Amino acid sequence: MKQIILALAAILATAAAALAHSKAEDTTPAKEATVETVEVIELRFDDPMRVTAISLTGPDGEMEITRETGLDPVTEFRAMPPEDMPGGAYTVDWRGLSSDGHPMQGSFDFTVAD
Ligand SMILES: [Cu+2]
Repeated sequence: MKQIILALAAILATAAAALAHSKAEDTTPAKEATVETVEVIELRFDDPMRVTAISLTGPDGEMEITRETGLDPVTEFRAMPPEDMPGGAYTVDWRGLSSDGHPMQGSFDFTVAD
C-alpha cells in the first residue's frame, strides 16, 4: 500500500511540475498555419527558456536554419529559415532547459503553400 501511495504521489508531482513549466505558447509561423513565405521562425515562451537545439524538417528532409538567439534563456527565440522553402509540410522540433533547469522539448507543424 505504501508503494502505491508513493507511486501516486510521484505521478501527481510530475503533473504539477509539467504544469509549472514554460511552454512554447506562441510560434511564427503559427501552429498548423498555411503560409506563403516564412520570414522568421520564432518561439515565444511564458518563462525564459534556454533553447539548446532546434531543427526544421521540410518535405525533402532536414533543412538548415540559422539561430539568431544564442544559448541564453529567452522568452522569444529567433532563427532564420533557409531562403528557399518549397511548398509542403514542415515541422520545427526544439529542445531546451526551462528556468528551473528541467529539460523540455516541443514541436509544431506548418505548411508552405505551393
Ligand atoms: Cu521543472
